[in-house]
Amino acid sequence: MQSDMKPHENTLKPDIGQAQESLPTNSKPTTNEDNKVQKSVPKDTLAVYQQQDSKNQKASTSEGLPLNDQKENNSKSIKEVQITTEHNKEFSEQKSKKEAFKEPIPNEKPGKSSQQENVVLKQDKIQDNKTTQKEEVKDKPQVKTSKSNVPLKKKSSDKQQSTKHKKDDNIKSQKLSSTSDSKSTNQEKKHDDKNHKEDTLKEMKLRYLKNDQTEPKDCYDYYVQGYKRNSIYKIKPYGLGKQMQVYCDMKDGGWTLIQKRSDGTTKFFREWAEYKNGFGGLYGEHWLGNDYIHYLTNQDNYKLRIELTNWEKTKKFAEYDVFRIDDEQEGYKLTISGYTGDAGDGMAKHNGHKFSTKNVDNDKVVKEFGGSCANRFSGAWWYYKCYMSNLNGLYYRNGQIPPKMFDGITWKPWTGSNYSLRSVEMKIRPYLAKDK
Ligand SMILES: [Ca+2]
Repeated sequence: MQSDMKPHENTLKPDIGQAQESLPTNSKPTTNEDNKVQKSVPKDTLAVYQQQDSKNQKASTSEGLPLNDQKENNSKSIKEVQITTEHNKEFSEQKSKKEAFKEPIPNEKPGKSSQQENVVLKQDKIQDNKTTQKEEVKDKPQVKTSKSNVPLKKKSSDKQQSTKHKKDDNIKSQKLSSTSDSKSTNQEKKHDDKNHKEDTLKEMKLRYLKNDQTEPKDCYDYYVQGYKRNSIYKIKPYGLGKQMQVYCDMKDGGWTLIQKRSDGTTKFFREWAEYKNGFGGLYGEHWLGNDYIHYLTNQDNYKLRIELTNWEKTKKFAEYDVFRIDDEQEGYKLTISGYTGDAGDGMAKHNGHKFSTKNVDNDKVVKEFGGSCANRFSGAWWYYKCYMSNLNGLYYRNGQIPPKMFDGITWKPWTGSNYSLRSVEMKIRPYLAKDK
């Protein structure tokens, strides 16, 4: 077995190096963190294997699995995953009949009653509780036509940024000459922070612009107009050219939900087309759809907030100042940076990578994991080889993932790859958004 392991390690290591080099420089340097994570994760996951093969114990990788797991799992991984997936069907496919709402997340017929449409959009359970939903939806917002209410920062800000930078440079040099003024140093700090943020924004080129659109383009547009109730709203992303429906988290300041895991009633191990168009019910578990996420995140500079809850109901979060995905032709390539939070950065290593599903392989593994992270880890994500997070993985009650599978809803920096989270929400709002 050892002789099998060594060449495997040798072939794997250069690939890791390449993957790391390919990460854009605006992502946080991950090597040190990853090392920590690699060390910390196998502490749990490797404990078992150390007894089995003590010489493989340092064989942890930057992927979801320690190397000795790869060795054991490569050949049979897909079969195992499929078996596990079968088990998971107990959660997800009991109601698969009811998942007839594969199609209707975007709302293409604005003339229809919003209540009716919202009910159609509902997921499994909620179809049984139409009255409850109607109550939630009944305060359906009226779209204001006043352009001034729509916060559109971008157009003017691009031009302003260059002049601001010049001004700030002047201010800095002036203030550096008068160091006795403590106020000015504070202001300098503020200017530096501001410059940093503006530099971040500067790199973003919006692909879709407002033109003459007056309809809200996201939940935050409703929020600034005074809509404070969590519910489903109709929005019209600039590039999409038609209305769609989204769940808006208004209590926390106008966030547009793009993903939710909460009870395992919706299957997430799905194919490319389903991730493209979205699935699930907007009130419950769902993936909004990569096309829609693309249009949303290319019409403004968006932040991403990921909220995670474990089975002890401890909540942690990870927030990113920059979040955007390219279009389908580019494989929904991810741009993400600017982490803050207490959950640890589970996304930085995914920056710059394309989306992969069980039937579309854009990851960086060739032989390892059967060549497909999505199949090996039963998810769909911006895999490299393979993950620091796997938030579309299988839903495991009580967080317990079968031995060596590592295919749950995982966030390695917090809970490692052998623990599946209880609930997840991914939501976006403009970078310059403010709470009221
Ligand atoms: Ca591959």
